[in-house]
Amino acid sequence: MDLTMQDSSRNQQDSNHENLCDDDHLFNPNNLTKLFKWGEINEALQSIGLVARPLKRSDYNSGYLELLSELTHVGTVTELEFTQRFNLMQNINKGHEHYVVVVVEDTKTKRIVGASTLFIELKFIHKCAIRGRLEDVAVLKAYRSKKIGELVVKIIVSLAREVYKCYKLSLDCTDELMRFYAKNSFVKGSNMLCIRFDS
Ligand code: 16G
Repeated sequence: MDLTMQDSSRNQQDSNHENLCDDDHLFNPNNLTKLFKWGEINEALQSIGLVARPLKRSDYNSGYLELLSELTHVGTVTELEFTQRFNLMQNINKGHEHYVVVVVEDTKTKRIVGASTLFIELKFIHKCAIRGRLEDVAVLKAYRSKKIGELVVKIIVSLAREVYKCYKLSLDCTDELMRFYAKNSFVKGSNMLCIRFDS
């Protein structure tokens, strides 16, 4: 790496460090508030007693894993394991944000009732473009039918387009959720195939 490249990569890293304005959040909270539709989304959430924010280290005790267990198998994760995984993601995010986990909290109970993740993948194709993946969308059963799912998906779509400048955003889901994602601007693209190593 020549000196100019080292300088520019250091500058990029420094500016990302500055962006990560506190140690508790997984990603920079300002990335949410600067969204074009943040006012509208925030108001809709506030009107039902909710607020959206980045995942925090302390969310082990706010029901984040219990929420994910309504999506799929989570297993036993100790607080230490959760903290170590959080710290690893946060350190990776200091170089370039890859793990953008947004949670929705009930402002009265302080419990997490909804969440979704934007995973950022760096590519060489499309002139070194960035691809986004919408992952781990979940809303607690007791809070469904309040359009929380739509709002968290809207947040991720806006982050992917406006903040992280993704050239596309993709997801995989069950047949039952196809209609929900179609209503939220996703169109069927290429097929998703996988090999499972856990069964
Ligand atoms: C869904 C999720 C995916 C999650 C997977 C877990 C969305 C859009 N998709 O496909 O993010 O990782 O379920 O299922 O939220 P698994 O445990 O079978 O991998």
